[in-house]
Parts: sequence; C-alpha cells; structure tokens
Amino acid sequence: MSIMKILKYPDPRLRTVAEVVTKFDKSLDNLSKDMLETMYAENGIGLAATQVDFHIRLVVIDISEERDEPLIFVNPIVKVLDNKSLVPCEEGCLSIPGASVEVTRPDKIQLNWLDVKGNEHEDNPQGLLAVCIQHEIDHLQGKLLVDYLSPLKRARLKSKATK
Ligand code: GNR
Ligand code: NI
Repeated sequence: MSIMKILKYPDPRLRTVAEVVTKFDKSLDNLSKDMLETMYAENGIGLAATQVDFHIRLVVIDISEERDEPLIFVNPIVKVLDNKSLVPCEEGCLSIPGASVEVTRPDKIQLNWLDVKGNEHEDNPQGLLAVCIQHEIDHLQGKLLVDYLSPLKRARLKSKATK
C-alpha cells in the first residue's frame, strides 16, 4: 500500500481522457487500494485514477462519516433518468485545493459499473453519492470543476493556482 501524488490544476495531464479497463488483474486491485489509501490520507470523499496519473476508468469513493465504506467503480457509466431533477452542490476537488464551485447535476441517475473482478453491477444512487460519482466521471473525461465557472472566475482561479 502506498499514498500516491495527486496531480494539481492546471496540470495538463488532468485533461487526459481515460481508457476503458479490460484487464482485471492484481495490478488493478493494487491500484484501487492505493487510491483508497490516498483518498483517505487527503480526507477526500472520492478519487479518480486520472488524478493520480493513471488514465483508466477507475474511481474510488467513500461518502460515509466513519470513513469505513470504501467503494470501487470500474468502467462506471451514468445514465440520466430524469433531466428535470437537478440538485446544486458546493463541490471541492483534491486537484484544485481551496476551490469551491457550485455545480448543478441530475439527481436521478442509473449507474452501471464493474468491480475489480469484472462482475457487473447496477444501482440508482442519489444525494451525495450521485454528485460524487458524476464529479469522478468528469475527471475520467478530462473535465474539471473550473469548467463550470464563468470565464472570468476561471481566469481568477487559474492565476491563484499558478502564482
Ligand atoms: O473530496 C471531495 N469532496 C467533494 C465534495 C463535493 C462534491 C464532490 C467532491 S469530490 C472531492 C474529491 C475529489 O476531488 N474527487 O475527484
Ligand atoms: Ni475532483
């Protein structure tokens, strides 16, 4: 187990589009464990492989208070079930320390994913889990919280991040 280095905005590697996982081997298991350890060490509720410079569709999440409910999502796919049920949330990101951005996302979604063994799963998460999985899938697509800001606010945040 080891704690990994998290890429920070505006590192261009955060813009990489992740590839679908096809090998369900020990290295996938090891990487997901290292990502969970890294997420816990940084007090995050989620982490995408993109953020630790692995460009595969792998996400870890733990939204529990006790920090004892680790979730691993391989090849997650979200389908919006209701375009009208949108919920705003103040989101943070371990790759953009100090930033807080209000993002409005669908709250009624269907989530399909694989576990580290390659078995299929489906669920309809709501609330914080729905927010977090959509935030992580954004990372897998190279999308960041700053992309939801107005150009002026984004420019201000970038100059703060690079100063
Ligand atoms: O730790 C995190 N908190 C958070 C709060 C609201 C919405 C999304 C998140 S995810 C973030 C960790 C992170 O950067 N994951 O990519
Ligand atoms: Ni993030």
